[in-house]
Amino acid sequence: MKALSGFYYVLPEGEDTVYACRAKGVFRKKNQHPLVGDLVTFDVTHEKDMEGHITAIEERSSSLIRPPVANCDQALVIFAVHTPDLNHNQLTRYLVMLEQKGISPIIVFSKKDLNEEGDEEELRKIYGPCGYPICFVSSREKSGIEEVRELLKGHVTTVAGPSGAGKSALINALSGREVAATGSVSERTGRGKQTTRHTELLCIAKDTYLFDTPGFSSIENSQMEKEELSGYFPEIRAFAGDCRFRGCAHDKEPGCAVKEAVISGEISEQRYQDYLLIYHELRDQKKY
Ligand SMILES: Nc1nc2c(ncn2[C@@H]2O[C@H](COP(=O)(O)OP(=O)(O)OP(=O)(O)O)[C@@H](O)[C@H]2O)c(=O)[nH]1
Ligand SMILES: [Mg+2]
Ligand SMILES: [Zn+2]
Repeated sequence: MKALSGFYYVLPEGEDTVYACRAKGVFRKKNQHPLVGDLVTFDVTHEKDMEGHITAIEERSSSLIRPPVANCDQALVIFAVHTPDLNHNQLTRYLVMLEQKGISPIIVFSKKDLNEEGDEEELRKIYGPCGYPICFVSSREKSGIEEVRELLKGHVTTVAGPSGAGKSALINALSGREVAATGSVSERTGRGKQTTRHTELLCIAKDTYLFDTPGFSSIENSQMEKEELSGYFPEIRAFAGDCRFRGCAHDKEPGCAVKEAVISGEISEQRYQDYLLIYHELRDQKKY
């Protein structure tokens, strides 16, 4: 349920109190570490103090490094439009990473009470063609919350997004209780203050689990071949088969169906430019 200072908090099936467990030395030797979300077997070492030793980790259906979670099937990718300002490239990098890991993204634009006229329409234009669910929520005004709740039912979902985006505030709005600590956004830097410092798995309804996770401040490229990249953009993938050349990078090639779709508006200029930026980074980093 939680990892903190070398302890892994394990909730036995059907119980409601956790055991503070250590991971056995064998994991360290194999360079394996339990992740929040892992299904484990453990020995009770002190029943009274509720302590134990993890002896086995079950195979994971998925895992992420950032945030460090295991076995989630979808992710709420939470970004505010203002405060902190939306960074499109960071959002797209994150979506690419989830595609690569086989975890379904749900895009959540938070703090909609701070939005300006036209923001929502513009963002739907940019991200609508990806095909991911898009939600606009305000945890402060409790609007848009029900739509998110519906998408979470029966799933194990991680939240992800920059510090100060309102991840913990949304979790509280969803659970109707203050289960997660919330912080603020610095007026000076416009950045969040990293209020959530460790990852924790929370049960917010029957069979419905959410990971509260620390925010990230930047996100580096995932390791991949540059040729893989377009496959992680659903709307680019949809047109790539119609390009004149096989292996078209959708960059300077003639007869590129992707570029035509950008001109016709079926792929957004923003997403296309973010694709090119990451593509060029992957290409150049391979040079040396
Ligand atoms: N106006 C407005 N402010 C919000 C909303 N949701 C959260 N905030 C504010 O945004 C700040 C950050 O919220 P948190 O929920 O702590 O953000 P977080 O994403 O969990 O941040 P980290 O834990 O640092 O990663 C707090 O000051 C919240 O009050 C909202 O819907 N509207
Ligand atoms: Mg938080
Ligand atoms: Zn092309």
